[in-house]
Amino acid sequence: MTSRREFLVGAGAGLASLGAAYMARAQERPPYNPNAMNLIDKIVPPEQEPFGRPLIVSTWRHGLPANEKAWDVLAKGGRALDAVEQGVRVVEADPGITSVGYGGRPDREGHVTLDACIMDETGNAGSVAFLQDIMHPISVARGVMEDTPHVMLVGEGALQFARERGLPQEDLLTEKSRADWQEWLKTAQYDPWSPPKDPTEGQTNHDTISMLAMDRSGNLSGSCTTSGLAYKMHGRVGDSPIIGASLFVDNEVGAACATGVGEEVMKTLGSFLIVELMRQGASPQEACEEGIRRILTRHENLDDVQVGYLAIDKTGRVGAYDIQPWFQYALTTSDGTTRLVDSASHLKKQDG
Ligand code: SD4
Repeated sequence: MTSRREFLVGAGAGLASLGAAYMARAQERPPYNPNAMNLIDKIVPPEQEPFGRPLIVSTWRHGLPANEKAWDVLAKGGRALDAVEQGVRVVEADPGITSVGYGGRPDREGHVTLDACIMDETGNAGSVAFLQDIMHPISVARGVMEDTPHVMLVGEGALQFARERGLPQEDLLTEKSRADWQEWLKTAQYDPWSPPKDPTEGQTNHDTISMLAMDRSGNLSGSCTTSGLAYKMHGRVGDSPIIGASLFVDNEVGAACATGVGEEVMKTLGSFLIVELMRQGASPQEACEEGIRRILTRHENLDDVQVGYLAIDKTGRVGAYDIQPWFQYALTTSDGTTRLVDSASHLKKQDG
């Protein structure tokens, strides 16, 4: 007959063999200590299983076609950096998406101004801000990273750099985005922070695309590209070209990215914060929740605040958290399946 002690030892051995690699990795870092981090309340999420690799996550419903494109790169054994660039280019070129690239909503003076950044597995980064008339700011950001000694180019200089690389200059306003802007001009109410409508109630194509990927070799990269907040002040730049705010990648630890009101993400340097929390032992989910809590400490009224974070760690775990109850992200796992996932959120649907 098996004694209780033998049973426990046997069960322990089974668990150990199932999760040996995972446990070994977890033991490399000290346990996450929420008390050391000034949390509003303690986060106790279920321990997540890693998805393995390749792995792709990106923000919102428009992440679905972007992930498919990125998967084409990773399925062939390609590099995460190429995947995150190719993936978001799909959204930049889509005139139906009103918050990124071509067809993006203009600023209040009618200019489409674009922000983007990219970061690779070596910690290299490139970005562009306040770029106009170029369909693919993400590729200009990659050019800045790879072919200049700098990290960021803005405005006229970024445009000049893009033109020198042979990229065509084109009008990014579509008939629809021009008409919407002209409609907005009738009241010209300055309210760029209002969260987008609940996508499950009809509006599905909105918001920045940020993407994170891990390739077959386990290398991480990320990208982010946007036309920013609709009808913003001319010259306003958000979090999307700011390394550490909209995006941060540390190939030893994980990667994080953001969507939503850039001012809030910038003031808390959200993506860098999340990666550093993961370095200290937080899971991607715990780290995203703490990133949001840092923002919430500054606000009593949450009506006008929407920020969503996405993170992956080196073991292939995924975390997502946002303020309003409708952030969704596209997830592509190692079998090539892509699905849309509802993120956990601070406000719940019944809260109104
Ligand atoms: C910004 N983060 O410019 C961007 C806006 C956005 O989803 O649409 N985010 O602040």
